[in-house]
Amino acid sequence: MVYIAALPYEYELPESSQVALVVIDMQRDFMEPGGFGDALGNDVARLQAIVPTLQQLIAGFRELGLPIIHTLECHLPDLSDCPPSKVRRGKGELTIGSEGPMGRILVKGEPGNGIIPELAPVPGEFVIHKPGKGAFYATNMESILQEQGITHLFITGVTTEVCVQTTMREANDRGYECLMVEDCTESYFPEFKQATLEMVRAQGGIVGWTATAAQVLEGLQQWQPSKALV
Ligand code: TIU
Repeated sequence: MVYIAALPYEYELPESSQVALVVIDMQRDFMEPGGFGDALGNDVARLQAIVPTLQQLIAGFRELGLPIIHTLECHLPDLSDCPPSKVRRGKGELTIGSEGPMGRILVKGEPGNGIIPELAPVPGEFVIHKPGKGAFYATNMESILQEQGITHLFITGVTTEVCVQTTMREANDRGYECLMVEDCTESYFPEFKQATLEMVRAQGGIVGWTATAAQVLEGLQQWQPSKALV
């Protein structure tokens, strides 16, 4: 058993567990001017701060040969998978499907919908296109986890209180042991990020755990060799 220093208490990683890194929606649509996040009136620049740390965490998982799952929030070009209520929301000038400076907002395959180049998936990694905020709704997320025998999820990405928290709650309800990596997630609202971290780990870890990328990597580096011996 390996113990990762975490809140509200140590996160246990048994030798029999299988882990995955989940990287939520690190897309130009949320990170760059002219995308969906910007269209909703947010300051997108503040999300950039986590990119170097998330790069290090991804590199660590790749070095250890551990699975990585990237998600993208997106819709089909005809928006048939997008509820009208989602299109209407926000009352901004640009909405889902509108032509923006990076192509159509939040539409699959458009330049602005892609993952930022610094965090691009490499062959062999899982990529999930999701129409909702949570990664389980209307996707093959659960079948991937089941096929891979994954039990423990390290959850990262943007934005903390929207797609990251929704995914973590969905995963927690399905029995996965979830840890939110606090310096690899960010929000347009710092107070919402802080509140999310606190609500996840309140009540004895009602939704799971939080820890830093360094704490996660330190734990995984101890865990992987013992796992390789099994
Ligand atoms: N608006 C906002 O904060 N987030 C989203 O719409 N999607 C994700 O969090 N990915």
